[in-house]
Amino acid sequence: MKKINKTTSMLSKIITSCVLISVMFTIQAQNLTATEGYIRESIPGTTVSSAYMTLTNTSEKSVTLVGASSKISARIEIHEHSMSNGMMSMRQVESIVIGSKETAILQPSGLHLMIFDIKEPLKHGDLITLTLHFSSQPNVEIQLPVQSIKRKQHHH
Ligand SMILES: [Cu+2]
Repeated sequence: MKKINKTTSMLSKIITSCVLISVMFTIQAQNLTATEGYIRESIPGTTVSSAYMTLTNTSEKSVTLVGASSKISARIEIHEHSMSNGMMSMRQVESIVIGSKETAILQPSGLHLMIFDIKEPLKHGDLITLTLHFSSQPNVEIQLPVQSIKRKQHHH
């Protein structure tokens, strides 16, 4: 009897963790989905990082991302990498407009959320809550896993 109980509880644990994982990587709110999100592990001795994700607007109206916030940092900006005169440079952008049924991809060497003045080092495996701010709809809270820079070869 005891053995059966143990198996059942293990099974329910597995099911629960599967549900949790799918919630972590996909959020659906106000006709917006965020998938494939992650935050780059911070490099020892530095206090900056960046967050990446794919945002899809499934609604009939465009949405405008105007910023983000998190308790890990008091300053998060929307940034964009671009090539100019053969040099990669980075600039702050005011907002990202995502048209109806369109997708915005935040990825290394492209758009990203730049996180400044990180209070504590971000370690691979941590789960960070970010709040996305939009001009025309309520905030959307997402959870992003921290990923090692060794897996994502990207220096920002
Ligand atoms: Cu940046």
